[in-house]
This record gives sequence, C-alpha cells and structure tokens, in this order.
Amino acid sequence: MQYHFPENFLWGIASCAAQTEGAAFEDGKTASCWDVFCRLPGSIRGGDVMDIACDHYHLYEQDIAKMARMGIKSYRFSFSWPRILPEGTGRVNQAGIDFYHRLIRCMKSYGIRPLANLCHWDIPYALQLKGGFGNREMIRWFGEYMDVLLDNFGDEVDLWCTFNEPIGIFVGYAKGVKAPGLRDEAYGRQALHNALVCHGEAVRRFRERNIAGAKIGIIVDVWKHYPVRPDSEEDRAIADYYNECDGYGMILSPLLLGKYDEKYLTYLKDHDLSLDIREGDMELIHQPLDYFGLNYYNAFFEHADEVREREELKKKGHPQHMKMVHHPEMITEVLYMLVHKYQLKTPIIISESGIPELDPDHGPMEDFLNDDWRIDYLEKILQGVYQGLMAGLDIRGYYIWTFMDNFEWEAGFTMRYGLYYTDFETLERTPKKSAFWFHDVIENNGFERED
Ligand code: IFM
Repeated sequence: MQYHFPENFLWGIASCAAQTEGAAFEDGKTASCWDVFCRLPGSIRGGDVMDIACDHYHLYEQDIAKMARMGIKSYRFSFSWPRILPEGTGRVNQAGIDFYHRLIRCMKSYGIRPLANLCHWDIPYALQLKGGFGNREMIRWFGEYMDVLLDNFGDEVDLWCTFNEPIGIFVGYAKGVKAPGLRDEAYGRQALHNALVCHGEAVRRFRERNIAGAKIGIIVDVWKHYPVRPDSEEDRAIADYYNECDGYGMILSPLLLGKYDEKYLTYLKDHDLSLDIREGDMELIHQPLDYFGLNYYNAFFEHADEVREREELKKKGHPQHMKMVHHPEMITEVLYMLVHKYQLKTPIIISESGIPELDPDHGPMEDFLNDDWRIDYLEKILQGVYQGLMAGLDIRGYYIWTFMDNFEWEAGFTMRYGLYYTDFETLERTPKKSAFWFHDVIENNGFERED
C-alpha cells in the first residue's frame, strides 16, 4: 500500500540543547540543573556527563548540512537557558545569543524551518538553587526568558514551543531520576503545576507581541496505559492511576480542558496532597494554542499481577523490571483521544517518535548501522499517523527523535536513538540505514509497505 502524506507535510528532526550541544561551560554558559545532576554519584549510568555531548555547539554546520542532505524540512532544537541568561534572569550573554543566530541562519540557508523550544528541562542551576519550578517566582523568570528570546529571535523564528515534555519536571522533583534529583511527591506535583503556569505566561507574552505568522504550542509525551483485562477493576484502576495521576492526564486536562481531572483531584485528596493553585492560573494554562505537539513512543498494557511483581522487584532493587513490548500502532488511538477526550481543535504535529538501541558496553559501530528494526518501527508509527489523517485529523508534521545518538539523560551515552551513529570518542557521525530511509520517505512524501 502507498502511504502518501499531504503536500507541505513538515518532515522534521527533533533535538535538545543539553543532549547535543556540549560546550557546557564555554562562551559564558553557566551550569544547568542537569550539568550539576550529572555529577551526583549514581545519577547517570556509567557516570557520564554532558560537557561535550555531541559537540553540536561547534559542529552544528556539518550537522545541519547532513540534515539538509536528508531532505529535512524542519529542525526542532531547544535553547539552553543558561547559555542565554547565565544567572537565569537579568544579564544576557551575547555569545549565547550569537550562537543561536548562527544556528538558525545556518538552518534557514538550507531552507530548514526552525522549531524553537524554550525549555527542555535544563534550567539554569542559579534558578534551581532558588527552588526551580518549585518556586512560583519561576513564572516571572520564565516570562522574562521568553521576552529575551522574542527580542532576539522574534523575527527569525516563526514556530515556537514553550516546553518539551513537562512531565520530566515532575519526575525530576518527585522521583529523583531526573534533575534536580529530588524525591518529594508534593513538591513535584506543585513544580509541575508551576511549570504549566510558566507555559501560560510565556504564551501570554508571546501573544502580546502579535508577531505576524508566528505560532506557539507545547509538546507533551503521551505514554498511555491500558488495562490488559478491561473488565478487571484492578487493571483499570492501575491504568487510570498511571494515566491521570502519574502521566499525561496531569498535563492535558489543565492544558486542554482548563481543569484537573476528578480522578487526579481525588488522588490528591486521598493522599493528603494539595496544589497551590492561584487565581488566574487555570486560565493562563488553558490558553488557545496554535498547534499541539505529540511525542509518541509507546503504550503499556497493565495486568495487576504483573504490576505487583514489578513493584516487588523494584523494592528489591531491580529497576530493570519492564519487559519492553512495542505498540507503534497505538498512536492512532492516542490521536483520537486528543480530539475526543481532550477536545483538541488545533493542528497536531508529531513532535517526536523514535526507538533506542541499548549500548551499555559500547560495542562496535558496525553493530548499529543496519537498523531495519528501527525503520520497521517508524513505518508502523507513520502508518498510524496516516490512519489518523485518513480519519480527518489535522496532522501537519512528523519529527523523528533524533538526528544523532546523544546524551540520553539518566542513561548517559548507553542508549542510541539517532539516525546517525555518534562515535563519542571521535565525535564522528555516520549514517545508519534509517537515515537513508528517512531521506527516501521525505523525497517521496511517503512510503510503500505491504502489511
Ligand atoms: O531523549 C528524550 C528526549 O529528551 C525527550 N523525549 C524522549 C527522548 C527519548 O527518551
């Protein structure tokens, strides 16, 4: 069957400053919360740090040239807040501004459209010391950061995004496995609420400028949990918990419906937790978006017995408890959920999808280049996107995570998501089979597949 995508479909690549740029302490950039978190013993597999990462800061020209050869139409990158505002607020670092000018101009010289993301978790450590997203002052600081970006790049970038995956903030403050490494559930839930208000404040300031043609949205990852046995109350309750109280529901309900879900509110009450929600917060969060970015990786099917077993293993210190079963096809159901349950009316961009290969022992490059299994997975996701399009959903683009293997947060350099293989010693990038595949998909504006 032929999968042919709409004209002007935005084929893109997504990345993130902290995971790729390196130059962590160069040209006036100060530490981000992640630079510090990496240095906490035991926080990152193998003790890796992101100081050099892929050195995209210096090698961006060759990276963008490679993207251009692949035919990429849009490059989703993020600004490093501590590179722009080393103290988080106040003093602007001109060298940081200059770098992003060079980066954006380079993309545009190849006709690649920038999609600029404000926050991909790496806030300035200076602000982390003041509580980070746990501190409501963050709303003002975030707004100021938005203003600095609009002052400098408002006429160069027409596609903006406030946050990538705000859930990462909850995980970092409540569960400790991401920066800043705190394990305080109440604080984590409040930090997430505050981050959503930051999003709203940034959108408000963006609207004030009335920049002709410029669009703003937010990117949310949806890992949906389903009951294995839909008639089992236990399985349903587990799936509900993960969706509404530990996952996307905590973000999509306020963002798209203007209120927290009843199940979440009940959970908070039952666990003696409460959120500090101030007057105007919900309106600020629930502002019209120009597009919605969906990151889709996988879905989970929950069986109460397996969950109990998993929890037991976790208690005994075996965190690698989840058997990874892949469900690329479930993206269509998630798209329908956005439109039906969350009443999404704006265009949708699939802002990330990808699949990693583990490399804990740093095996030879040749083992990673023939990634047919990645191509199979990405095609299945695209089949799901296509089904959504055929059902009339307004899907405007599809971005792959990611251009080159990079620093995969708590997994350090042991998880390879790239279409290009990165040799982290020499920093050489080598295309995998999937890079050629994506080139062909873009060139043909689709692909052909039998099943
Ligand atoms: O690497 C991350 C990215 O930063 C956010 N989305 C998921 C990716 C893969 O885990």
